[in-house]
Amino acid sequence: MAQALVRFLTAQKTVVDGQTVPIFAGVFAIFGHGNVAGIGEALYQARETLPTYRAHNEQSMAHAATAYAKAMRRRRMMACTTSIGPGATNLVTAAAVAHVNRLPLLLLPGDVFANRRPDPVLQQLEDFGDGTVTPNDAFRPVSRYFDRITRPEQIIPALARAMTVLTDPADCGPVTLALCQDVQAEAYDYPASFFEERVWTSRRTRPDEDELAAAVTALKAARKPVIVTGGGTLYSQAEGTLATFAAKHGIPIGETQAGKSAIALDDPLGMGAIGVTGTGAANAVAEEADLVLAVGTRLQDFTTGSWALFKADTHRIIGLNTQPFDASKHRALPLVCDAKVGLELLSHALGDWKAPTSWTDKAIAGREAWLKTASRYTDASNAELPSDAQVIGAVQRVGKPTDIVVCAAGGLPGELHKLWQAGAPGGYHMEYGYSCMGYEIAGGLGVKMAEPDREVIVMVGDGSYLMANSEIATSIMAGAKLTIVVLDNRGYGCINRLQRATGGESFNNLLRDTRHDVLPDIDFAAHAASLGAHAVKVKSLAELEAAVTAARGHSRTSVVVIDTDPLESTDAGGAWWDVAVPEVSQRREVEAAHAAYVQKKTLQRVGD
Ligand SMILES: Cc1ncc(C[n+]2csc(CCOP(=O)(O)OP(=O)(O)O)c2C)c(N)n1
Ligand SMILES: [Mg+2]
Repeated sequence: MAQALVRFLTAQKTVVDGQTVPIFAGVFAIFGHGNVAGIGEALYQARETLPTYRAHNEQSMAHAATAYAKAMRRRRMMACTTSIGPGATNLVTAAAVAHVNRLPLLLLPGDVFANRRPDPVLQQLEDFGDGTVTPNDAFRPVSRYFDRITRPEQIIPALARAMTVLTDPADCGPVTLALCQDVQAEAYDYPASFFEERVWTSRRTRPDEDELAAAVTALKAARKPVIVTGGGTLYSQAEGTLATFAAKHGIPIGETQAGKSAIALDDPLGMGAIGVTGTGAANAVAEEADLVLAVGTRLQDFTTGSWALFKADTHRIIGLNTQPFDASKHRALPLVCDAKVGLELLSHALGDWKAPTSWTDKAIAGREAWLKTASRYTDASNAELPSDAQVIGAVQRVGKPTDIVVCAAGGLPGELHKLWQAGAPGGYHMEYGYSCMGYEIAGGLGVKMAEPDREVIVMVGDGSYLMANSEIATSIMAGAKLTIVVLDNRGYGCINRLQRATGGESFNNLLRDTRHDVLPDIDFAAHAASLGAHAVKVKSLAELEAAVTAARGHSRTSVVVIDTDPLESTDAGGAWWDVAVPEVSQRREVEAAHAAYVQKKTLQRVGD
């Protein structure tokens, strides 16, 4: 069965830039008794056509696979195989990352013996009341399709369903096929048709005529329209279409975390980031907007300012999305279709219609003002400890338009969303659907595998670095060179700031505020060097610029460490974020924060 499964995977193809290529670029694998003899032996036989990569941590390898699919704009993907038990459940968090971000990821964890003869096998949990439950059931809520293979012929329908989900723009997400150990090794007389080459290309769904007509009517009535662009625009490769659409109809654009990099830096209608971590320019137009054209976005709370950002009473949303669930959020007028197709048809139907010039001009002026404001934060200063924004400024000053910045959690996502100037589509890779600490380095590895000719710069906090760093070694093994900038503010800086903002005492976030005998003084450069990286600690922004420039010339992964200020963040721009504050507390600061919180909550558009 495992041999048949691997052979099936190698027969699945797609078309990228006119070339037919395998849709599975490879398999990340960590073997154990649950997969080494079955899938492991099959992968060995296929090692020339379907490369196997050994990683150091199952969660990290699945992050790398997810990042690969994202960087490939969902056109190609990878599979991950693990043993049963801990190897398998180590994947669950990574499955959730792919699930939230709607990214294709094929997970092949081992599972217990279907024949149950050796029960309980090593690492088998035993449910006292249910003989069918294994820890792999934990994949169910984080998989778009889950199946447990208890007979060899079950992979025939299961893999067909898996491919449908992995390649469907609306349903796309992780697929988990839990492979019972004994079944992996069983023989079955599979039909030859099962192994025939199949080419999967992304479906471009066309809109329903009535939905399109309703969207056109709504747009034509708008006086203050704004576009919110999300990851769906990039997955549809619609960034050029979107820019043309916006220019023709005079509509400013705000970018979500997943959507950032779609709009060129010099586009006068590009307002930059929108929402909680948004620019002053984008949020100003959002607040006034009477119509929001939401393209390929899930409208998560960071985008909508916890649903308090859009303040105009008359506002209306058009949900242009391949997924009806997303298209209908917040009473939106759904326009269920592919982003590129939808924008083209909308534009055609709108004809010469343009938003009022006064609105467009106001947005353009707001953008100019924001760029001046932002540079105040990213310019170098003589402060003893630089802020995250100043580090971003330094990395940007020595950057190239083709660089790709990778990040996921901590204070950096907010700062990068507001301040990073992405030079080309795909140049901003932020995992902010699950914002999973530890994604950064592993994600960088996946991005580099997808884009070997572009410089991949991972920006990561000390906390995320400590949570998952072992794929530094894998990146060196794989020749997937990364530049990793570690911002060491000695703790969970952004959560400490959030704690303070919600009235809390600094507690259990920065290392100095934790219960400890000895305050750790972690030498990140020495650690990275021990994994095989070129590593250096820098003492100033000037040294940082020099080190990042030097890293460009290195053939193996470089880690550049810089101490930063944990208390500073960019206070310009931004919008309110709903984080629940206790109604009752012995701390006066919490009571005050709660009173302010109650005020803010009145701005939320409940049910709207
Ligand atoms: C796996 C995981 N655990 C916990 C969190 C909650 N969290 C978000 S940011 C953060 C601190 C990150 O610290 P660091 O990487 O040093 O970045 P900093 O906040 O200092 O900028 C925590 C604990 C998370 N996002 N992911
Ligand atoms: Mg930190």
